Amino acid sequence: MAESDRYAAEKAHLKEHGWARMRSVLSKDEAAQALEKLWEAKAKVEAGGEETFLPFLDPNPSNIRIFYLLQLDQIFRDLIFHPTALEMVGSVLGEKFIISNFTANIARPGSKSMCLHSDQSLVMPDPWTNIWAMNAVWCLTDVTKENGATLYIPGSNKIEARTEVPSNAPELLVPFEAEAGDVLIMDGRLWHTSGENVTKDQDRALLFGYYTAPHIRQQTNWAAALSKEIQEGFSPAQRTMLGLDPTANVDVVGDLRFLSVQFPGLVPS
Ligand SMILES: O=C(O)CCC(=O)C(=O)O
Repeated sequence: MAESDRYAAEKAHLKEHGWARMRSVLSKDEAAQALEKLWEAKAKVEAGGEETFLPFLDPNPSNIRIFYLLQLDQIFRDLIFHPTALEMVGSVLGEKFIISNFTANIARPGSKSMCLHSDQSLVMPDPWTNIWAMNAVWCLTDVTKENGATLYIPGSNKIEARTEVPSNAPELLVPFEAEAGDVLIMDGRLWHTSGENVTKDQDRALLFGYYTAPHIRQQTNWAAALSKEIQEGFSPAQRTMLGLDPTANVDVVGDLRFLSVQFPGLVPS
């Protein structure tokens, strides 16, 4: 099998079902290290006066939300550009996509479900005739139904309008179970919610790398959210994906060549 087809089965599953489970992309040690950095990140943001319980997103403080991961540690900057995530996202969105957001949700015992949504429905109105958004969900702990696995509706990646969301949606939800080190790749049209963590003592920690087609406004303004020092550490290609330069998302799909290069030999009349 050619190197470029190493994920052929997962890509086919993703196209048809709207999700794919990539096993052991991180080793158990790497996942544990990222989890440690995540707890450090929580302490950093709280020390800076930011809340990690967001009442508009979660029913109670057992969910811990950490935004701006790219500002918080190199390990998160490496994950957002991880070749496996980029390859899988690119297999759906094509070569040109941007990074909209990178956040964490730690579901601690007692956490309850947020709203049912598709990630694409949060950033653009229906009809959702194309897939314009993708998530790479990094599992830093084992993820089970009991500890709050993300719940999704099978086949909902084919829903094109809000009126098509089944009225008995809660009865249709099934858990995305996975192991620490796995990555779940989710099509932005798949309807899902966070599960309830009914365990006594298990945390469920997930990171959500959100990528979209370049015409969709990024949820994060990276030029404002990232320090100059961190911005300078990115390669030109990474800066383009973050929309950091004056051309922002224009560079991704636009054609900024001069008229004389676009139409050689022709002059305005
Ligand atoms: O934490 C989860 O299981 C789902 C989170 C989610 O879908 C979101 O934050 O948009």
